[in-house]
Amino acid sequence: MTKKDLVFSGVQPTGNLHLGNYLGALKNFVSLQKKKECIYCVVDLHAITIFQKPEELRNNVLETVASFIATGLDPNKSVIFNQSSVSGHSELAWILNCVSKIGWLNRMTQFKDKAGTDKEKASVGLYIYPNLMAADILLYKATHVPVGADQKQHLELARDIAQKFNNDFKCKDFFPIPEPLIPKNISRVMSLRDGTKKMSKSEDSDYSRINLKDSADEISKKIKKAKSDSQVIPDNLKELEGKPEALNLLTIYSEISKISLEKIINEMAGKEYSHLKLRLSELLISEITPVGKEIVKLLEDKSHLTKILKKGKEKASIIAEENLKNIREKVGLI
Ligand code: AQP
Repeated sequence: MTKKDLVFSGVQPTGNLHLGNYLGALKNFVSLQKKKECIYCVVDLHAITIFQKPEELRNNVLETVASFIATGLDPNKSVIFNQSSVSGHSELAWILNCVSKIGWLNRMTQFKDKAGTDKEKASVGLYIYPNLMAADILLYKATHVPVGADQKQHLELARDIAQKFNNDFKCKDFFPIPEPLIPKNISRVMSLRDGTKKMSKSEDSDYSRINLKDSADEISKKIKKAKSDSQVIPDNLKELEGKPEALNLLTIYSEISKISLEKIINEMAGKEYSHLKLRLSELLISEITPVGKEIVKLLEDKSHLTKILKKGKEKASIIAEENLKNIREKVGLI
């Protein structure tokens, strides 16, 4: 990365943040903040693509900001704000709706997953969500986007849209082509109940995920109940093929302990999964519960969180307005 680099990413305020958000995105946000100019956005306009109760949405926005701060984001270093407070996101999204192609959107697997079997009933917003995500990134001319692997396809679409805009309006290099920054070891944390599905806020069973606000007791119970394997831990990675739940637990353990999967397997081969679960619980409790306590503490002073958003909105608006002025000009809007 170079000095001109700008990092942008967003998190939806759709409920409690969980271990997947933490390992797939937030930890990366914090380490990037030390090196780069970063903009982190609570993407409330994305959240409403699926109906949200207004009071819950307001609370979830503040809780997401609290989670950002509790994991180590510093509002004096990173720009932290909510998407709907900078109207340029919606304006650019409309322009990009007119650049993006229906065929591209039809390939998006997240829409298929979230819309379920009755696609006719899904909101139009859910369908064009990836165009809004492209607008979020391109509004700031961001060069790098830290995300979990589940967002890779949307990011590829953002790259295609940036390229097409640059071609259509004959302005080579106007939008940088944003690079995804996806964690190498654990790009997708899977559900504790079904290792073929990603850990998610909107999954019905709370036992499928570790929430950042979970107590030590809840973490222990969830890990104890997590699906693993009836056989003992094997002595090689190949034998974990077809055992996604066991692999998920081992990978989470590896990520938090910073010990390679190979070394863990060498050490634990022949042991029951209950042995891994006990050690994993201990590690998770010591890493996650201080974050949860800090979130609860921060939520006691909502006006402080609102001030962080206001200050972030002011900074983000300056960049957004300047870029939008140039974008309108390129498109021919007076
Ligand atoms: N399971 C995951 N593993 C790794 N990374 C993940 N992320 C989400 N789940 C995992 C990453 O967290 C960031 C914020 O995601 P989001 O909340 O904006 O949206 P999402 O990906 O749709 O997350 P959820 O939990 O599944 O939310 P709902 O249920 O509301 O849709 C992103 O960088 C994402 O990659």
